[in-house]
Amino acid sequence: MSYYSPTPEENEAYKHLFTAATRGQSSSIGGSDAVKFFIASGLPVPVLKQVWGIASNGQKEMGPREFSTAMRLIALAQNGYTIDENILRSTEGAVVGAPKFQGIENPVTPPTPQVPPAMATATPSPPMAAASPTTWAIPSEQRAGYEKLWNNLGKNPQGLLEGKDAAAFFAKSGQSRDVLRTVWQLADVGGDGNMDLAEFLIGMHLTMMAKKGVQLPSSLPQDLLRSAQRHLRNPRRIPQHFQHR
Ligand SMILES: [Ca+2]
Repeated sequence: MSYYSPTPEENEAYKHLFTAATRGQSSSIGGSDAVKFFIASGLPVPVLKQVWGIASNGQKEMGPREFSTAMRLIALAQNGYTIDENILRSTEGAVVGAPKFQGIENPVTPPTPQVPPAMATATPSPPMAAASPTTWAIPSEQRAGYEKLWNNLGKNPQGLLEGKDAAAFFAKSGQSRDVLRTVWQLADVGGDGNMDLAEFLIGMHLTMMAKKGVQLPSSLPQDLLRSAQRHLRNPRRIPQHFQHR
C-alpha cells in the first residue's frame, strides 16, 4: 500500500481537485473518470496509467486518500520526476506544489516552490518579515522535525550527507542561490563539503529562518551551534572543533 501524506496546503488543493474531478457528487472516482480528469494534466497516457496503478492500490475506485496520492504523483511527473514504484519514498520531502490541470483553476495558491512537509509544519511563517531573533537556538520541536528529514536522506558510508545531495535538498526550500550559499557556508562548519547531523540541523534552521524573512547572520551564532550539538546520540560524529565549545 502506498499513500502520500499531503502538506496542509497540498491537502487544500487536492480536496479542491477531488471535488472538481467528481463534480462534488461522489466520495470516490472510478478509473475511466479519473483518467479523463488526469488527461488534463497534459501527461502522456502511459504515465497516467502508472499513476493510477500506484495510487489506486489495486482498487477499482479512488477515494480522497488514493486521489491525493495520484495528485502527488502527477505533480512529481509534471516536475520532471520519473514515476516508478518507489517514487513516493524517493521523493519524500520534495517540493513540487499542487499538480496543474488544464481548465481547472486552483483556488489555493501554494507558495511556489513549497517547503517540504516537515519544514512546513515546523514553524508557521509570520505574515511579515521577521526581525532578528533573540536566539538562534533550535527549539526542540523543530529539531525533531529536522531530524526526521535527516533520517530520510541518503548518506554516504560514513553517515554523512554529501555536498551535492545537501545542495539538492536545501534547494527545495525555494530560497535564493545567495541565501543557500550563505546557509552552506555557515552550516558546513567542518568545511569538508559534507554534512553531519549537527551541520544539517544548523543548515535546516538557517533555511527556516531565512524562509521567515530573517536576515541570516554573517558568522555562525554560538547558540545555534550549541543547540545543534545538544542531544546528539553519536557525539563521535561531531567534527573535532565542535567539541571545544
Ligand atoms: Ca561538514
